[in-house]
Amino acid sequence: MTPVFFKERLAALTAAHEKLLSRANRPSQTNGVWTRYEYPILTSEHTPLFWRYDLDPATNPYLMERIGMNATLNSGAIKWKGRYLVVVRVEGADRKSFFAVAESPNGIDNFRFWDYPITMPDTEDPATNIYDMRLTAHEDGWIYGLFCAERHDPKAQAGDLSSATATAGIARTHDLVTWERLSDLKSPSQQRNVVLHPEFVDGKYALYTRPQDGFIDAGSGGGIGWSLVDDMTHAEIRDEKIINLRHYHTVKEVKNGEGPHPIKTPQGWLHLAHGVRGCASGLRYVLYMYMTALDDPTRVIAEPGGYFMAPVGDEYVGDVMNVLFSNGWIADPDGRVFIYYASSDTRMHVATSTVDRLVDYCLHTPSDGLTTSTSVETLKRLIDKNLKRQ
Ligand code: M1P
Repeated sequence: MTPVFFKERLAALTAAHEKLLSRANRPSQTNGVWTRYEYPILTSEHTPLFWRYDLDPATNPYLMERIGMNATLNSGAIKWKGRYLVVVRVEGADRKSFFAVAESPNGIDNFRFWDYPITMPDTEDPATNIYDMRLTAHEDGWIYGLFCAERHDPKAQAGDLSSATATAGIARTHDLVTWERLSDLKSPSQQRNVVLHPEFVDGKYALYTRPQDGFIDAGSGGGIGWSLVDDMTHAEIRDEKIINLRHYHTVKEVKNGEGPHPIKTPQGWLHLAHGVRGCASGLRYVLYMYMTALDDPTRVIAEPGGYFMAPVGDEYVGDVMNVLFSNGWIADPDGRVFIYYASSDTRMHVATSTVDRLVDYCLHTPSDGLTTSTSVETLKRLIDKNLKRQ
């Protein structure tokens, strides 16, 4: 017979979990471009109880948590059969990340994980850790997931248990349940934040890349790159050009990386990316946007100065402080855009906007003049314009 203690604790856990999962999310803050929401959409507490607890009183009489979940972060996103799906990077207490799908009926709350995490097949050289999937429903008919595959650096000195390598892992699926793992991207440099463009370009697959000198250091990488690939089953970077450069004393001075794949609009491709700068408290990750030409996704036609979104309030705090990161957004046919972002490598949020607002933001926000003088001149022009109206 199930002990009373066990029954009562399970009932309390189940009630609290259900209350969290069914909590309504309300708009909390807007700057006219984006609207933030009151609550994170996913935290480690949203993971199913049956992932974390052995629910058998015979083997877990104290109903203790057996498998801890540490964080739910950097999630790919896709609209699937009318539901809003995120492929979440779930990080266990053991520091291993894995992918799991959570779905919502409206994109802003009531996210629930599917029962099982994704079983991602390994390559012949198994990775230690995989994370940050970008989803692309490609015009070839497959849904691709590109992600970082991390391994201990085979060239690390004896005793160095920290040096690692970053490679782009590639998999594809038709149902988000069964995944076919393809060869990792062959590249002359390490790669993270590799994203598949949704359309063929010149008859080839097109990748946004982020060449980097080391596991953390983008170094001579220059910025967000672009490379055309013949075959996604054996993808190889032969030519790579940098399309979105880093600059001194900007929000992307240290490194940057493409977020989700760009959204096609009549005015051009809308891109969301992250930019990183260094400061006394470490690295600061913010989100920024840019647009490229419809007929040439490598040609930047607009880039607002500064950040699009930066951490606010509780978003500053978490496992890796001062970080916003996004690798998933969904554009609905009615023009609404759901931007899924993680704060401080700990939890997932949503912000909403519209394609029209984002295009307006990109085309009409002053670009970064790269010096204080130009910033002041830009500001004065707006002040003049506004004061003349009074
Ligand atoms: O910790 C912040 C982020 O650091 C890395 O970003 P980047 O690839 O730009 O170096 C990634 O590990 C990312 O997952 C993480 O959120």
